[in-house]
Amino acid sequence: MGTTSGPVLALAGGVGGAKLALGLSKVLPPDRLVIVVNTGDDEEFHGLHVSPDLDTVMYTLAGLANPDTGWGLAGESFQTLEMLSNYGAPTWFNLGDKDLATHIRRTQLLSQGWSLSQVTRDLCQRLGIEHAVVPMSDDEVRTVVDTDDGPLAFQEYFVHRHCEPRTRAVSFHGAEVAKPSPTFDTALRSASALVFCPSNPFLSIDPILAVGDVRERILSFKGPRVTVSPIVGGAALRGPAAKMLEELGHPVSCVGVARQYRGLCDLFVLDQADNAHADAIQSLGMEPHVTNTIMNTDEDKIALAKFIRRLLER
Ligand code: FO1
Repeated sequence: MGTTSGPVLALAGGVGGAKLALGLSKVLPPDRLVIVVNTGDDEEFHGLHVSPDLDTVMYTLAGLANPDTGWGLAGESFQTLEMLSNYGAPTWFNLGDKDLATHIRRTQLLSQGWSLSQVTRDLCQRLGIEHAVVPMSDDEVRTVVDTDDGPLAFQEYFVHRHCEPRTRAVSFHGAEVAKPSPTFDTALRSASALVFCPSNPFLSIDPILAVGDVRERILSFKGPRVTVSPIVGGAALRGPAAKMLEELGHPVSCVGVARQYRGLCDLFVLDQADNAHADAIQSLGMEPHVTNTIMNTDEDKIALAKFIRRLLER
C-alpha cells in the first residue's frame, strides 16, 4: 500500500462491519478508503425504503449511532411507531422517530429518480461524513433465508423471527443481474487492498460477493485481501453467525469463517482467544494474524484498524 496506490476497499455489513469501518476511517484519509455496504437487508416498511446496513455505517461514522444496539440513532423515541400500532400497522421493526426522517428523505429522493448511491452520498455529506460510504449496488438485491419454516425475507427472519428458524440456505434475489454501484466498480479496479470487515459471512458479505461479477473480480484482485473473523472463541460477537455455521455444517469457529473465504482472502485476522486455530487457518491457504478483535471502545476500533493498515503496508 504505497503512497501513490489506490484506496483500501472495505466490505461491510451491519454493526460489526460498521465498527471496523469507523476504525479505518480514523486511520485512513477520505481519499484512501471506500466502504461498500450490503443492501441485501433493505426492506420497505410503511411505504419507506429502509437500508439498515447503510444507515448503521452512516450513523456510526457520523457519531450518531445508538451505543446500546449499534443500529438506529442515539436518544431515539418511538412515538410514530406507537401511533402506527394504534392504526393496526405491523410494528415489529423498530423505526425510531428520528430514524424515520432518513427513510422518508431516502424514499423521496429515490422516487425523484436519484440512485441509491446518490441518495447515500447526499445523506452522508449532510451528516458530515467525508469518507465514501456506498451501497454494493444501485439495483435491487434482496436476501432470502431458506429455513425449515420456508423462505423468509431477511428482516422477517432476522428481526421478526429472531433468527430462530433453522437455516438451510441463503439466496440473493436479483444479485445475478445487479451491477456493482459506480464507486464500488471503480474501487474494484483501483483499490490497492481489500478488507472484509468482521460481518456475518452468509448474511452480510455473501450478498456483496453475489452482485454481478464481484466474486470473480475479488478472486482475481491483485492487492492483499484481509478478513477479520466475526467469530471469537466459538461464538459470534453478535447476531446469528455461529448458529448459521452450525446449521450449514461448518465448524463453529474462526476456521469455519475462514473456509467461506478460501481463494478470496490472503491474510486472516483472528482473535488472540483463537490463537490455537492459527495452523488450521494456514492450511486453508491464508496467513493467520492474531490480535484483539473485540471492538468495545473507539480505541479498540482504531487499534484493530492500525493493525490491518500495518499488514497492508508490508
Ligand atoms: N435490528 C433488530 O434486531 N430489531 C429491530 O427492530 C431493528 C430495527 C432497525 C431499524 C433501522 C435500522 O437501520 C436497523 C434496524 N435493525 C434492527 C438492525 C437490522 O435489522 C440489522 O442489524 C441488519 O439488517 C443486519 O445487519
